[in-house]
Amino acid sequence: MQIKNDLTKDITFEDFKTEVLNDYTIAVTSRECSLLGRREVLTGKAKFGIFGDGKELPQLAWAKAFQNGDFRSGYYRDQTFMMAIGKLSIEQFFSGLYGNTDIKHDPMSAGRQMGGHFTTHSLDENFNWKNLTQQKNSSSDISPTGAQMPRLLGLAQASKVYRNLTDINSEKFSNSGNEVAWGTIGNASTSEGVFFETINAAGVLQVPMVVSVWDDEYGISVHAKHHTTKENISEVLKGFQRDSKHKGYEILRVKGWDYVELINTYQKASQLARIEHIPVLIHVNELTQPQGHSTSGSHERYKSNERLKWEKSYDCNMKFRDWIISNDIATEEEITTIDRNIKKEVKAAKLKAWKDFSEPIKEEKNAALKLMKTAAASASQKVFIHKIIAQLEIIHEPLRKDILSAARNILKYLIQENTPAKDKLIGWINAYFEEIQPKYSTLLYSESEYRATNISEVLPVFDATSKMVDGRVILRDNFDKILSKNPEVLIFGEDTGTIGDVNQGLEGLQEKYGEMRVSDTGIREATIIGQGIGMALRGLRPIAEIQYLDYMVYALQIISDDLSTLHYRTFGKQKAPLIIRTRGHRLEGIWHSGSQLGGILNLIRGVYVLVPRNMTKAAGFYNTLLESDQPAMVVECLNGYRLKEKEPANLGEFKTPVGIVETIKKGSDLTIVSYGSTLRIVEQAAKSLLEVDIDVEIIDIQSLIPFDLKKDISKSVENTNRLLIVDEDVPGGASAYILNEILEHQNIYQNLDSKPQMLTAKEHRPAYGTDGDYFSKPSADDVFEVVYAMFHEVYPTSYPKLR
Ligand SMILES: Cc1ncc(C[n+]2csc(CCOP(=O)(O)OP(=O)(O)O)c2C)c(N)n1
Ligand SMILES: [Mg+2]
Repeated sequence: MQIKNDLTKDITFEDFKTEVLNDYTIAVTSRECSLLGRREVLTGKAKFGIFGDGKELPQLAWAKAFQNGDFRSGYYRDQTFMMAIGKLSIEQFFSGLYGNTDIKHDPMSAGRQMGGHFTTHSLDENFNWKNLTQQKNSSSDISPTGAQMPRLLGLAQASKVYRNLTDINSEKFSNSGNEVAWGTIGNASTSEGVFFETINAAGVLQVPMVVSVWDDEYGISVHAKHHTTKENISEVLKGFQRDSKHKGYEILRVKGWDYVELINTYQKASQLARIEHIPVLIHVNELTQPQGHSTSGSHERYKSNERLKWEKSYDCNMKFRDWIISNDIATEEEITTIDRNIKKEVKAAKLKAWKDFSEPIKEEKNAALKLMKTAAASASQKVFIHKIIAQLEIIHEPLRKDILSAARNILKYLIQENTPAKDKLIGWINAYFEEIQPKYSTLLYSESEYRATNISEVLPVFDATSKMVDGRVILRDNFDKILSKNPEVLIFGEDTGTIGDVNQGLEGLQEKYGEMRVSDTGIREATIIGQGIGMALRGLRPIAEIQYLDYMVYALQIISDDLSTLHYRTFGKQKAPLIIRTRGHRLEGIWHSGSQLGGILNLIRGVYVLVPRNMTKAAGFYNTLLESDQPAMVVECLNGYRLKEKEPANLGEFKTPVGIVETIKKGSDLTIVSYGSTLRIVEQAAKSLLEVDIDVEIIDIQSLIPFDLKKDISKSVENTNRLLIVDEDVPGGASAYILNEILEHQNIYQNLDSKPQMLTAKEHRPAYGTDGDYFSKPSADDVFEVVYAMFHEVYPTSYPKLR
């Protein structure tokens, strides 16, 4: 079941008929999947269903225009398209609905995502790139409405980059930039900020992007009158239409049930985007939702009878059927035979998918039951155990939770036993966890041979000619080396191009490497990240700059929802090794001094978070990351660009390792851990503390995710027996994360002679000016006093109360 997309001109009637009926078959198959899919949820076999019924026809027209190398970035309505490009079979559709954890059965996510979230595989089993130009590609869907848009921009921009930069090895990614990035979005989701941000950015960048709006007038229960000005998105976007004087969009409108016009429209859009490299918006209206929004409710509750009647008569599949018959392409009889056969085929495939999903679990249940029964036989509390066994036995369609939960509950009744049968049951539980848990928990971070934790440190080399320079010069000269060595690296952000970033870490590099590689963007943090994700998905190595850490919040949703879940949600079948560059910590005022790392750390698991204390360390992180396939964020110290550092001779080569802490001062009395700019305050305090005979050890964490993989902090606490965490985030922010890492994973509590302490900023954002900083963030005086107080508590005579 797959569309033909070589539309030959001199087509015979028979060929034409075959093609039309093939399209019809796909449309009706997809519909039947939606209908049966809903039933599977309502009968409890699947948990949730959201389907593509009512949107079949435009997706067939789109699939005909979609070529090898092209990319989709869409949403949960696109099952017909996925079927039409040959990337979703009926069985796979149902396997996804059931949550089959075998990637062979559910190639979309191995059961990690709910059905209706589609993807294709860009990576082979060793996480190496497949040749994306020889296959049809879909980036992986996410649920937040509109969040597919930022990455769409990057997917389209990659074509522009490949067309213009010919020294990149593009063999696996592009054929002269001829690929189109196709987006889909629901009418209601166009209200999201990221939609407008993306539309504007693509108009500015003039990239080959075609956005289809599937307009069914509703967003769940909410009518277009509450969503869209004039209830018409293409009307509202008219100002983006290109004209003889201005570049812009081509905006097309088409009715979602008009087969012929749909095909013409998609062919036109494809040509425009592919050849002219311009963005196109297709507003597909008059679409319907035959079964309502999802399995969570019924649309009869909020649609008028009139609307429901209209939806019935404008159902695109019905209209297609009528068109075929009234144009004498096939008889009603022929079509009815097709309909009947499809019903049988879908039903059979559904049953097969259910068998594939449920049989292995049934076998697991039987194996476990055997062990449970043996363990019960000799147990003194066998009555209770038999009850649990009986409850499990009657579950004919068990889930793994049912089996494992029963086994774990039985163990509670075997606490006092000491039998080989009990040991066997314990062995089974442990082995089951070992086998099953990875199905749900692997691949949050890269597990390939290129993972960043595999890359060893290369120390900076200094020689007789090494000079002391401003920190930003080290960054700049290192970026120069990076850009000259790696033609696929692109750096972009606000003020990144012409002036070489606000702190001149890229000074002169646009002039040297051109506007395509070092570029300015609009003020639009979410789509800066989207550009990065999309381009990284197509083999480029983007470095996306967010001007200040404080403005990361605008980008955080996309990093959190898209980038950080990508590798996990595709079961390692896609990667976007994007590097996010930003600067933060300690400057001035509420929005230029932030260190809201607690929020970041908790929201972007899946992305490494690196916090170098100086520019040499930062440059070393960039060098490490470019050899790896792990997305990461690097936070440079805002107040470090003008501080002097010795410039290494091996620029572009030295590497800061990830997950490795560094002891920057040895000491025996207490361990202080911190990171970034705050370390300078800690170092200052350490000098004062020496004056009162307290010799602290200072550890630079430098890599928050991953965290101290060699557990060096615990080794330090073994010697000092005291721990202070200094952090400029709010109380309970990054400091809580750090303490959790140390307590949970390094088991230090037995070695502590004092309560572990945390010194953080105040709960409010830092006030402006030097005094604002002093009264908001930890100061050297605060560090001194906290450490002193810890010693006063233990040795009140030697350390009398300070104040
Ligand atoms: C950011 C976000 N807010 C809310 C939701 C819940 N939600 C899921 S679909 C949907 C309606 C989307 O309507 P539309 O864009 O018109 O697409 P349709 O389902 O009608 O095809 C909503 C509100 C969500 N998934 N993401
Ligand atoms: Mg809608």
